[in-house]
Amino acid sequence: MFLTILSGLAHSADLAKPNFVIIYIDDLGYADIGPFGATKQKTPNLDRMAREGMKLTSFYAAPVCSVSRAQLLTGCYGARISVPAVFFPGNANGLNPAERTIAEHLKDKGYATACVGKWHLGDQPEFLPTKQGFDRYFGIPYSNDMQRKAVGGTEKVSPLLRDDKVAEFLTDEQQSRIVERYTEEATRFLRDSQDQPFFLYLPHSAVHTPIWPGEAFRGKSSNGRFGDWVEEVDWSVGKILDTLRDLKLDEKTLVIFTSDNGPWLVKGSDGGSALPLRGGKGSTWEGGVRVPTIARWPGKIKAGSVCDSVAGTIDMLPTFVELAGGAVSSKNIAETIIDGRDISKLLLGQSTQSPREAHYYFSGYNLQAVRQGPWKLAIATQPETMGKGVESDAGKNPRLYNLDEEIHEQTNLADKHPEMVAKLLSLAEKMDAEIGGKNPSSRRPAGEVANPKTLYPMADSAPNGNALKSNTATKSVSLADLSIGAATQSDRVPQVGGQPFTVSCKVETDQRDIILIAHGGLSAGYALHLRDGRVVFVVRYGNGDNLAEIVSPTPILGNTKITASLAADHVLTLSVNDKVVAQKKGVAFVPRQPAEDFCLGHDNEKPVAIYSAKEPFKGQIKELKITSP
Ligand SMILES: [Ca+2]
Ligand SMILES: [Ca+2]
Repeated sequence: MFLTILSGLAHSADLAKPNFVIIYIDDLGYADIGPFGATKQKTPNLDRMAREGMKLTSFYAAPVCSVSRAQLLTGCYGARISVPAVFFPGNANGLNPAERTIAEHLKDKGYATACVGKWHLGDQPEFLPTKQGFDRYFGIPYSNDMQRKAVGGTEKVSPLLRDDKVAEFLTDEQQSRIVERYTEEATRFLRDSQDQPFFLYLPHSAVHTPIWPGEAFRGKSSNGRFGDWVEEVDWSVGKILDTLRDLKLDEKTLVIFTSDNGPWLVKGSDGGSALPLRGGKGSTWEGGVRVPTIARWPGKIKAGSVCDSVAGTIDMLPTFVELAGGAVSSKNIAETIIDGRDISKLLLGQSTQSPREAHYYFSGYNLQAVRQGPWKLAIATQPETMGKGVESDAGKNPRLYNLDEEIHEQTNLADKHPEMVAKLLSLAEKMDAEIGGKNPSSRRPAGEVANPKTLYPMADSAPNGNALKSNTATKSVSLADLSIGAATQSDRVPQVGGQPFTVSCKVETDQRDIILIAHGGLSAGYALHLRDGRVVFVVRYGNGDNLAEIVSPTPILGNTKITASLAADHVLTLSVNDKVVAQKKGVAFVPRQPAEDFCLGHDNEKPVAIYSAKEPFKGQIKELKITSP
């Protein structure tokens, strides 16, 4: 009888535990859904969700995918847990298994847990969702543009995982069923778990490029295929809400809809919009990180309400743990520092006061801005968006904006409010010392494995830097034929991955801040650029701060021969007109042939270096050579 009472108690305690659903869209901008102002694509299900729930209008993610996901699942800024940038297939690093995710906290409280969709926190077996508290996983484990050709394959594919095994390979075209398949999987999990508390984490691959709306949605919106895919996402939201209603779980389930970062503006019509916010994906302007967010919990969250208090993905973990009946101050959270706070009072309409002292805007480990109430202080130069330079007003620091008065961040009020500048600066300095920059006092390590492998043997490159022989040899391009502005596929230019190399060219320019050569992205590559007229040679050997650079001591003038090399002992050497002007011991080779294009006079998409360039290169580059000993 005693046992019966105990199990009865456990059951009634379970009844009090709410279910949690997070629908997480990739690269969806602030203005891309109806409740936040979109008109070209129709989002009736999200419109309904907003009518029945709460719009959160100052809700923050992070500038890029992996960082945002790490923040959501751990309640910490990416800088605290060494996730500064995006993970690529075969990276040795991932979210540290020692970090406790929302799923692990909830699993301890008896929740069924599932992750359906894009993981992007490391693709090594040690880092997959099933090692981070999720009972089930189904999805493409990283971005849908990280397709690679398999050895012996004829086209680039994405792996689709079932738990920790590759179940299928998807061609680009087959991505057009990915929203539908995730939705099927997610609704199945809801039905399977209806008798116990559950946590569904549904990070869609949509609406990240390449854009692949399902057949039934193509040509249906007034905003091209991007709008079509948003409409399919809206359909999926409808399916989730319908399933909860059918299971009579509406009033027991908190559903959060949000995005991982702002719109990828350089993608043109394949990217969304953050208006009226400034900037997009990859930046710490509001448009890069403030995301369209709706919370729905009938009977608990007031229908049709709006919350403009500062909140964000880092607050989900403490909020969910609190609502699930575990005190956030309990030992297993308190012994590890987290940055998020319980925002259940905001959601339940019991307060309009953000429980956080401030919000911090990191780009990697670089703390670029801090917000308290309506005031945002920018303390570092902020590029507008990934792949774009810096506007003329964004170079002077610090800059103070009042977001209530001017959401588009144009007017620098620093001179008018020195006391506010001082206050926010002291907050920023404190946080920067804790987890920013190169010598933080309180940063925890990322997960790392010794011998990383890709999930399947890839034809294009191997993670250890050894290029594998492809069955279909690609035609190499003649470097002399490339013109300024060219972008050439990486496998058509000489190999630089895992080996020494030398780049040389003759440059003629009067411009002082421009990109000469850029080959690679956020985790591998190299670049030559001018900063104040000085030549900068950069080697990128990993995410975040993992780059080495050397700079010529004086600006170049007129027609100049530049030679940059990375030697077998990782020493970087820069010569101007055949005279060595800078030399330094680096750390590593470029880990593999970069996946990103080789670009002349610019850098498309993911920047390999930190440029001061603000305008396109208009000069000449001649006699370009890339050689390996
Ligand atoms: Ca993203
Ligand atoms: Ca863990």
